[in-house]
Amino acid sequence: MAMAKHEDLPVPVYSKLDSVYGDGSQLEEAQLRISVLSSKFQQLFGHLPQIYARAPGRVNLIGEHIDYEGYSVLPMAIRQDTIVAIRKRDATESEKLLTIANVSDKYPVCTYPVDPDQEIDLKNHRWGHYFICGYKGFHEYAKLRGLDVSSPVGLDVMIDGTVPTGSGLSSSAAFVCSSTIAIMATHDISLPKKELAQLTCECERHIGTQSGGMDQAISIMAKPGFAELIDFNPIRATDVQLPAGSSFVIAHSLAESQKAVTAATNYNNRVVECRLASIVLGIKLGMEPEEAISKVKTLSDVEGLCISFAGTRGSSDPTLAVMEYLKEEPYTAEEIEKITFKSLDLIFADSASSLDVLKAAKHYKLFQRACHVYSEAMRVYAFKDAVSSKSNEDEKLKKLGDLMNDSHHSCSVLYECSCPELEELVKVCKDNGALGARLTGAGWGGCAVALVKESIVPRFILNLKEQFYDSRIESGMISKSDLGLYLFASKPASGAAIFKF
Ligand code: NG1
Repeated sequence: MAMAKHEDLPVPVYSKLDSVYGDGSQLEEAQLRISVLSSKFQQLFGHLPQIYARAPGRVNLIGEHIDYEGYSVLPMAIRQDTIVAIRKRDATESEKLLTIANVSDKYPVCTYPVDPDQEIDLKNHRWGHYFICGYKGFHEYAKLRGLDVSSPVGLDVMIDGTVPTGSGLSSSAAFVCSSTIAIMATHDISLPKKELAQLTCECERHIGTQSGGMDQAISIMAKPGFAELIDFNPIRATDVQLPAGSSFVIAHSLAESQKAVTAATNYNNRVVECRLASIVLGIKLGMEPEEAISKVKTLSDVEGLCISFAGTRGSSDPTLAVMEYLKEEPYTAEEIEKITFKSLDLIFADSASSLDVLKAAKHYKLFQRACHVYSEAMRVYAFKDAVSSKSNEDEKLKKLGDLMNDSHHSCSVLYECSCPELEELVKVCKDNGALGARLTGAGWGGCAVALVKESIVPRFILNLKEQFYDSRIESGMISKSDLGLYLFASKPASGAAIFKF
């Protein structure tokens, strides 16, 4: 009998923590977290939770800002995760509310009505909104699929997260995925991982970012010991065994990246610029403007046309079409509208978050964004090929490091999603022997990831401490005892799971 593929299986349900956390210090830490969660839960709600769901954060090794353009990416899960403890209220309990608490006092209790059609108040950002993303998304899915979900009763929820927030390590996806899985488990509904990855990606868009699906896909489909090449449309994960003797060190720039709050000028702005670049390329390469506007959503949609053009020059590199047909100077809205014969407001009329981008934007850098996306997409495959190549370890590591450096350069110069703190940190990493170093995640703050030979990791970490963190500890930005939260070596960890004890 053929074995079911990993992505066709549901999220595993375990009765013991060691299935996820192993048997070392991580297990001890997890035991402590669960015991604090359950006692705080009981204190607040008067009952114990019925179910716990956990989902990890991730570090993206290569393939930045291309998932929403339909291109494959190469992340791995990290050990830091979010655990959601949940209890469905009894139908007889009079108060119907979603009450979302956190083990940390930093996050005040949030309450929401049980109505799944409620609007999330995006102008007033609250941490509990991420739970509501999962709640709304699940109910929309259930309605669409005609699933039998009993009428909403209240939910008691308590969260414990260890993924640093605003760090480019997907604390938001860990929160949304664990919440969605927990909510589904209270309804005894489970889905194949690939469907759940798609669903949770749509859930997270309720927060107002036009995310691609990388973070949710890796959080749900990760396997310990492997990075994953994630393909989209349809979502698929292929195991990537990283070279022995290598280690990935994650280092926080200490600049917080507030993705949801800055969406209109940063993240969603780039999504809009990529869409405009692809429409203009489509038209320049022979499509009717109306057809391009209605059919072309991403740069991958016009890649075929770009490659055909490159073929006329004896190449298969889509960036040749970008160089030929897009200009390097930023475009004004009027310049683009002369090509599209339609106003930008009408092109994006069905997307409120894109209209917010148009309001905030002065101009659009189509050439630079398209060059980044096409070249980064190629680097992901080059990285995957280098990992599985027959060359010796040193050559392999050098190649991987070079690709990471090129990726950073492209993010910084063409995509403009770096910041001064990340630039300084990446330089410090390289100066101290990293084979490659780059910003990871959305950028504009958050973390860098460095490829380092395993043998030099302790020295490397010490040097980063001295050259980047000590001055920041002295100025009170972080405390010395917290350094381990901001600077650590990471191995590929396991994906989402449910615990029923
Ligand atoms: P982070 O780093 O978690 O904000 C974001 C997107 C990804 C991807 C990267 C850039 C979300 C939830 N995640 O990641 O899908 O586009 O930026 O590569 O929006």
